[in-house]
Amino acid sequence: METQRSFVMLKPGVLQRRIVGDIISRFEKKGLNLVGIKILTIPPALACAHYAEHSNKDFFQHLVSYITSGPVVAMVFEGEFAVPIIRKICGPTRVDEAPPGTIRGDFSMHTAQNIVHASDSLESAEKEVNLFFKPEEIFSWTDGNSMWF
Ligand code: FUP
Repeated sequence: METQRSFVMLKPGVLQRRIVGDIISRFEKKGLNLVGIKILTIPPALACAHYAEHSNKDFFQHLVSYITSGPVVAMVFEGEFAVPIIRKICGPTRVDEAPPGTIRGDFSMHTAQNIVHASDSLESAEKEVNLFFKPEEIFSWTDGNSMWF
């Protein structure tokens, strides 16, 4: 049993497309616990910190300008092996490789706007949760149904 936290972000445009509920539902139905959620427009400095590993890539400027272009939904999910499970639910980075049934495979046509971000490792998850959330904004909870998942 390894309970993990992962950072998930619904990128600009998802609110406007009114598919927030559809996407969150996929994580909930899997059995993950939503323990933090907020809407924000990401300031450029936070975007650069979040995507620091890509700062030398040719798509970096576009990435920062897109991710700061409108409100996002930032979330923390908790669960056993949450980090790798959420990555699988989201699908591969490139939309031409993301299979149907994954969020990216079902909802996005362009890699640069691939709908959802999810932490790719435990280390990234810890860094990203701390970038976007204060400890008091996260609410761990339990219920009597976890045995059914
Ligand atoms: P991921 O962890 O799946 O979000 O993938 P990356 O960290 O490699 O990429 C972060 C974001 O950069 C992607 F979500 C979209 C963007 N990107 C591009 O625009 N072009 C690329 O070739 C790769 C990534």
